[in-house]
Amino acid sequence: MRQRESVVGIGGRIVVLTGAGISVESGLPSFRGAGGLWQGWRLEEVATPEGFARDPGLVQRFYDERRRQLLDPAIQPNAAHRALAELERCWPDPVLVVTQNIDDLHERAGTQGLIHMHGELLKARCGSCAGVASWRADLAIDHRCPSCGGTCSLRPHVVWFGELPLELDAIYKALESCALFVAIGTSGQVYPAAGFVEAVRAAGRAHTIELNLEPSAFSARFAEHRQGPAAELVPRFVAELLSGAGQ
Ligand code: BJW
Ligand code: ZN
Repeated sequence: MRQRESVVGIGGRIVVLTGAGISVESGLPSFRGAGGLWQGWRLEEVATPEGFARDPGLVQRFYDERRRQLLDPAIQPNAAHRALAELERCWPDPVLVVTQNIDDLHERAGTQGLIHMHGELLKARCGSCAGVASWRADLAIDHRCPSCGGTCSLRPHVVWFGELPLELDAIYKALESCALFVAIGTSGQVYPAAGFVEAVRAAGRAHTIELNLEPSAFSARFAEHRQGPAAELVPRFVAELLSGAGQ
C-alpha cells in the first residue's frame, strides 16, 4: 500500500465517511459515550425492526423527538460540513460523502455528492408499498401513505440493526477506486461502515485518514490520524488539501 506523510499535492477521487461526531458541534448528540443518544434509550427497542414491531409508538416518539430537534432553527451545519462542501466544489476530481447520519446538515451546507447509507430523518417509508416521502411532521399518530393511501404503516426512513444499508454497491465502487479515504467523527463500531477502511486498503491505492475527537475502535486501521473537534480539524484539513490540489 502506498503511504504518504502528507496529503498535500495529491489528486484523484476522494471518499469521506462521516458519523455522528461531525454534527456534535451543530448541537446534535452522538450515540455512544457520555451524553450520547443511547443513554436514554435501549437500542434494541428503538433501532431494530423487532423493536418497531413490538412498540411502533415508542420508536416513532424517539424519532419524532430527534426530528423536532433537527428542525429547530438553532441547529445549523457547522464549519466541518461547510468545508466538505467547499472541497467538493474546488477539488479537481469527484468527492463522495457517505454519511451514516440521518440529519440533513451536509445537504444544507451544499454537498451534492452524498449518500445517506443509514437513511434520512426527514423522510418516511410506507410499510405496505415501501414508498418514500419527505416528512417533517411527527409520526406518532396514524397517517395516510402519500403513495398507496394505506394508513398506520409509515415508519422513519432509517436503517436499523439487521437491515441492509442503502446504496452499498455505489459505495463499494467508489471505495475501490478512490485515492483518499477520510473517516470523520465515527466510532467504527457499526458495520459495514466500520469495514470500509479495509475495503479501501484491500484495493491498495488510497491513503487513509481518520479525523476524530479521540482514538476510536478502528484508529489502528488508518495510515494517518488527526485528533480534535471536527469543526476545527476538517476546515484545516480541507485547506491543506486544496492548497496542494493539482500540484
Ligand atoms: C467527534 C466529536 C467532534 C464526538 N468532532 N469527532 C458482529 C460483527 C460485525 C457486524 C455485526 C455483528 N453483529 C451484528 C452485526 C451487524 C450490525 C453491527 O454492526 N452491529 C455492531 C453493533 C457490531 N450492523 C447492521 O446490522 C447493519 N446492517 C448490516 O450489517 O446488514 C447486513 C449486510 C451489510 C453489508 C453487506 C451485507 C450484509 C445496519 C446498521 C444500522 C445502524 N443504524 C444506526 C441507527 C440509524 C438511524 C438513527 O440515526 O437512529 O445508525 S445505529 C447508530 O450507529 C447509527 C449511526 O449511523 C451508527 C454509527 O454511529 P457513529 O456515527 O459512529 O456514532 P458514535 O456515537 O458511535 O460515535 C461518534 C464518534 O464521534 C466518536 O468516535 C467520538 O469520539 C466522535 N466525536 N464528538 C469529532 N466534536
Ligand atoms: Zn404506501
